[in-house]
Amino acid sequence: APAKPPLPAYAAWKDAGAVIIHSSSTIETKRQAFGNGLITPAEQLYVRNNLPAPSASILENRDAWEISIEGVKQPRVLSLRELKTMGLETTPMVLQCSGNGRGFFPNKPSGTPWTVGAAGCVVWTGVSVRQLVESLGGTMAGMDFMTGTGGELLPEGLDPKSIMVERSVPAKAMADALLAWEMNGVPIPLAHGGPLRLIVPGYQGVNQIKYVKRLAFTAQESDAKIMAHGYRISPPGAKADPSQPSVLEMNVKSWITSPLPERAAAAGQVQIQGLAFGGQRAVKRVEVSVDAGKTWKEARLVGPDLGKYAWRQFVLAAKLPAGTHTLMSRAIDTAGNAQPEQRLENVGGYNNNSVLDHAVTVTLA
Ligand code: MSS
Repeated sequence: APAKPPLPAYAAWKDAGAVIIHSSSTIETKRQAFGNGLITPAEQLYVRNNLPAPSASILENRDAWEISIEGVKQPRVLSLRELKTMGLETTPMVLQCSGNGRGFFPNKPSGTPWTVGAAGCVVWTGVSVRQLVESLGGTMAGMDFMTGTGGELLPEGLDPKSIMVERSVPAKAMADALLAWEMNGVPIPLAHGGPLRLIVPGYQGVNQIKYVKRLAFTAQESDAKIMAHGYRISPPGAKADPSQPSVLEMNVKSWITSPLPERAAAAGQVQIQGLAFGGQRAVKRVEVSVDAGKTWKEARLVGPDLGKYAWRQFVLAAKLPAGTHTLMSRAIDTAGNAQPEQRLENVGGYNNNSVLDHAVTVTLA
C-alpha cells in the first residue's frame, strides 16, 4: 500500500487521528471524528488550499498586515491594528468546501473526493464589513459585487489571473460579512487564513478568502480563472464558462455522525445523531429514517442555537434490532427548502446535498 502522506508543516498541529490527509493542501475531518460538541476544534477542522500556503512569516507581526479597501467613497489601506479599532463582531458559521460530498458522485469528478468532512462549525471574530464600509463613506455607485483577493505570493512567469485566489459575491453579502482575525477565540492559524480572513456567512468555502489583502467593491465579477471558469455548476458534458451559476450560497444539508460503520453501536436503544445546517437560513427541522427512506420521524434539535449560520445537532432515539439498517437524514430550512433525494449532477461535483448520497448503512450486533 502507498505510504499515507504526513501532515504538512503548516498543519502539523492537526489531530492526525481525526483527519484524512488527501494531499498537502486537502485535509478532511473523519465522519466519525465529529464529536457531540457544536464547535469544531481547530485540530480537527478540514483544510483546503488552492495554492501552497504562504510563509508562516506573515504571522510574525499580525497587526502590521495590510488590506486595501477599494470601490468605496474613501478607499484606504488599513492595517489589522487599525481594523481592530473600527468595530467588533463575532459570528458562528459553517465553513464548508463547495466540493464536500464530491466523493459520492459515481463518475468521479476531478478534485478531492471529500465525503462529509470538508466542513466544520467555527466561530469568527473581526470587524463587520458593512460597518467598515459605512465608515469609509459607503460603496461607489454601481458596485454590485464584493471581491476578495488572497494574499499568496504568486509564482513569476505565470499569468496571475490564471492562479490567484480572487472571488466575487453579491455586494449585499457584506451585511453579515466580517474581516476576521480570530477563529474559535484565538488568532487565526495560517492554515485557516491568518492574519486576516474574509468571512461571508452562508456562502461556500471558496468565497472565504484567506490572508485577504484586498477587498474591493466592483461593478463586475472578478475575471480571475477561479471565478470565471472555476467553481461553476456545469451541466454534465459541458465545459465550465461564466454563464453557468457560480458556487455561492450553501444549500440545506445534513448528515448522520453516529452510528456509523466506524462508530459501532449495539442493537437495542440507539441515539441516532448528526449535524444539519441551512446555508442562508436556519434549520427548521430534521427528519430521520431508519428504513432507507420508507418512513421518516422528526429528530430533536439538541444543544444551543448559535444562529442561522451555525449548524445544529440532531438526535433521534430509536430501537434497532440486530441486523443491517440504512439510516438517512433530511433537513428542512425555515423557508421550507428540503434536502433533495438526488444530487444535482454537475461536472465539478459541487454543492452535493443529496439525502441518498449521505445515507449510512450500519450493521448492529
Ligand atoms: N483563500 C485563499 N487565499 N487561498 C485558497 O486557496 N481556498 C478556498 C478558501 N479560501 C483558498 C482560500 C477554499 S476552496 C476553501 S474550501 C476554503 O478556503 C477552505 O478553508 P479552510 O480554512 O478550511 O482551509 Mo473549497 O469551496
